[in-house]
Amino acid sequence: MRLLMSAVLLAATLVAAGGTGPAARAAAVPDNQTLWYEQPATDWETQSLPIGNGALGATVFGGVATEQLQVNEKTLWTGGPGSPGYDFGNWRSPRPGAIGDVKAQIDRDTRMTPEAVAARLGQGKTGFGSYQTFGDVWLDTGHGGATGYRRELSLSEAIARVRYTSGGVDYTREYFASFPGNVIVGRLTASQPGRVSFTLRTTSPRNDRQVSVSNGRLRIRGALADNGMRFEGQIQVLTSGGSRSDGGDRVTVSGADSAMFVMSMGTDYADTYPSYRGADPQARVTAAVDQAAARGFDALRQAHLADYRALNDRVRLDLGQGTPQVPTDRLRSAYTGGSSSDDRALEALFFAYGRYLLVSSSRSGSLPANLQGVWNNSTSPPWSADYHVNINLQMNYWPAEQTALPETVAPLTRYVQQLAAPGRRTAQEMFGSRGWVVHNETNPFGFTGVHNWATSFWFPEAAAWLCRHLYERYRFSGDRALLQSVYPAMREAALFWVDNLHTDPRDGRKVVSPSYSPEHGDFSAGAAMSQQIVADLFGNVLAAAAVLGTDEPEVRQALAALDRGLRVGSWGQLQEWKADWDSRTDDHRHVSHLYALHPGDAIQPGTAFAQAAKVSLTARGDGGTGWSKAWKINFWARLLDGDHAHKMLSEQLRTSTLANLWDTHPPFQIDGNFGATSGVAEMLLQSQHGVIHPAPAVPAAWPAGSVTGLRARGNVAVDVAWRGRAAERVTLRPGGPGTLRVRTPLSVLKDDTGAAVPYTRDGDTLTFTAQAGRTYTLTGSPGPCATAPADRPVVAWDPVSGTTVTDSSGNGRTATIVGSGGYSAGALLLNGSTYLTTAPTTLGLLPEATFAAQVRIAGSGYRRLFDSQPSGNPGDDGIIVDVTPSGHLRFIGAGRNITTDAALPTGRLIELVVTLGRTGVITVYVDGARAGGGQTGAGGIMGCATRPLRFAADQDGRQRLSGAVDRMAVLARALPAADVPRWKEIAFP
Ligand code: FUC
Repeated sequence: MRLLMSAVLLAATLVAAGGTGPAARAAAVPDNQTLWYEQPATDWETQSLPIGNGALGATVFGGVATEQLQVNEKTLWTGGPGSPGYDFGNWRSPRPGAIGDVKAQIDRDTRMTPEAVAARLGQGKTGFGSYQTFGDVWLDTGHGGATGYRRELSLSEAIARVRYTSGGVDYTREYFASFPGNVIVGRLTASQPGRVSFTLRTTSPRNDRQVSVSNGRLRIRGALADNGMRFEGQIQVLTSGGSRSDGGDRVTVSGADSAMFVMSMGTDYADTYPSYRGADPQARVTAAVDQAAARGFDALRQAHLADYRALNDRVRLDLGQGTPQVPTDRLRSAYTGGSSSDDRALEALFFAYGRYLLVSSSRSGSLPANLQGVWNNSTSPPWSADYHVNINLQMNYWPAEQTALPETVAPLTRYVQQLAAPGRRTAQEMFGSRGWVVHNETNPFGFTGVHNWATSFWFPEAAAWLCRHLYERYRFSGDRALLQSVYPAMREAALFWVDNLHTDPRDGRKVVSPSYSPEHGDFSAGAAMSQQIVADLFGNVLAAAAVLGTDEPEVRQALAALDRGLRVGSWGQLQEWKADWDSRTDDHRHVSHLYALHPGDAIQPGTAFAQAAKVSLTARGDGGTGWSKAWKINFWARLLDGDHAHKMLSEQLRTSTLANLWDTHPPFQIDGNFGATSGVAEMLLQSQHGVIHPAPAVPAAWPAGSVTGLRARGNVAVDVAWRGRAAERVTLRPGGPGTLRVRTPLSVLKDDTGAAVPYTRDGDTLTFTAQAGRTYTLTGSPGPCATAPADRPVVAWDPVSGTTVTDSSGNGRTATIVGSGGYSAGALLLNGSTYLTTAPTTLGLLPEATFAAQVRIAGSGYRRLFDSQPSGNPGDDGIIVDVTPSGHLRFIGAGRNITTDAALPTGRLIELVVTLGRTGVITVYVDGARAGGGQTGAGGIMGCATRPLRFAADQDGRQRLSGAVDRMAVLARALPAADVPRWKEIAFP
């Protein structure tokens, strides 16, 4: 055996080498998928460059005289079983009635301070532990006087490199973390033979390990003092030419042509409750290092590239960016958030980096990505580098499905399933109920109970939120077997809530109590996020049950009685609590009450709740920690506001991103990287409402571009090319046969044989039947979209009561009434807060048109009548009909902004009719008689963009009309003067 081993090592030594070949030199040319720098890193947090394979991580400093690689193994944690007093966060002694008492007090007083609740329900944290650095690997080269220095991380290869010239020799080092081999690999080469010399040694900030060396293999072995967790690391050094010698704790290479090392690490952690211990890592680590050493550098690199590229290359984003000529730290510090090629290059790089970081920190076989992914240089990292589950762990996985990295979700899926066992015990012991639960933060050892930090100890909704990721895995893949396997965890999380919901004495609805909107305000009953999360879980469980051919009557009943947590408050905001407590000046980083907008899907754009969410989001402002800004990118994208989403992306890049492009809370926290990548994906493709929506929120800063390989729910790969905010070409590659719905004005649908594919259109959504294995392409716009039919109204509204107005045109443009003006004599009163809005819709091309309303005009300033145009845009996109401060009718559409000479009477109901003829003539009629007019362009109104149609407010909900309105209609033809008095009979036949 011994003989065989040295033969293997000898062979490996021979293949390990290789000079600076042409391929390596070519990669030195700047490209726009590489982070690069002109100095070594001197600071871990802000400058070092991360590589990783999920289980193992390393950060590269790139020093010249001394190279430093800080290394990690993701399961190396203090705390948990073996650590003194570890209790899983469960109450150490029973507290019968404690939760009931808090509920009762909240019923009585409506609120309780976090401190008061923590005093009753909290308990000091014991043995929670924290993620540990494994230590550092040092390569002492003794080089000095380097010129031509470059340190880089190629996102297209997942390889970090360092190059410089010293003493007339060009030196190159390359590092990657191989998932197939479970090793970190490094290679050192020089432009001249015999010039590679260095000493490799390791250090650790803890005094808990022994290091030994033989045959160029360094072994690190120890056990954490805190919990006895055993760990092992091995590094094999291999050379080509020269000599290699073992020191007591180091390996020295002298005069080699090239050298490489392979490193693996492991612990005896296992993810199984309650012991969380498994086999000694020695055999696994030895095997990984032996096998890698036997394979040699080229084969390892090839296998690494094949593995990484299979994931990475699925998605490509082109924002029309060039290749920056400045290093990445300068690219970032010069970034303005404008639309220069360099700004777009940084944005595209940041998007790609989020995917890179996820692939590098989350692969099957280890724990999910923690607050720092897999990278940590400390023995006491911020927040223990743990699993915060009131937003952070979830955010880590937001980009996974949309950007086609389902493999990275496997560790999360497994982790959540494994959490159910300790979570079940916490549900029984603390709540006396079925199901499972986990609170605000957790660790690798099933900490599902509580601690006593008042503003963050209580969040039993976390299990339900985590289950959203299990169900989304199914929605994106359509994989029924997978759904079957995760269903028990989902179902049990739901049963916990079936047992724990409380009847709210205020209205008899079922609420979560005690309920706490993360890290903010007082405890109460039925905070918006609690309700929205439970509703989301119940809905997902019922949908999953239907797919699996079963039913959950208990869940169905509970959902029917559940308060959904959606309320519009006194200043038009979405309420964060069931009582209207929101402050307009509150800019807290958590925007938890918008869960239903993102990551949930209960709020549809264009609805009154979406408008209220926008009011809340606007009040919270554009600041916040790194992850908070990242969340806001997603929110604005879901509100279909690409410019504001882009504004948040630029805020994050300018103020919450470090030189190595890690997100900073501060300090470094990786969730923001993932949240931003998700946000960009949400700007380019959405599918949360059963419809594939390409280019839903493209900002003006990205005038033209494309993305390939994004994923839509329903198992569809989607490519989108856009220009001027609108999709120009959409390619759909469904994974199986079925019905696809696409929100788009594009009108030419072909399959990959070039054959036209039949579809039906309902407003802005087209529906067709996809065959397995076919690719579908949508083109046919821009240019006019379908012409709106002239034989029936485009929209016809007659509000009579309630908060929705059915569109009697038959086009389904139902309006929601925002605000509450009430009714009088059959007319809807507009009190300055009231307006009507549809869901986003496409009006179609209107070569000629009529806008008519029975309306009472009051108030002052610009006051909107009909609105289907981005604010302040006098272009030919959409339409605005409004009243100017001087009381004249204004018409913005067909390419011009025309204030007519028609002065409108105020203070009484008038019959207002505005016609647009084919030559661009605008005529304004009041009570059947011509009151004035003007001339706009002759192209007609381009109603091809998708956005809400509104009456009495603009797209931001501003410029509101006050007064009253009875009937309103839009026709796709210009009524002749003789028909004007009959407009109501025509619009409401
Ligand atoms: C949540 C946030 C904090 C921080 C922590 C790790 O508790 O409120 O801002 O991100 O997680």
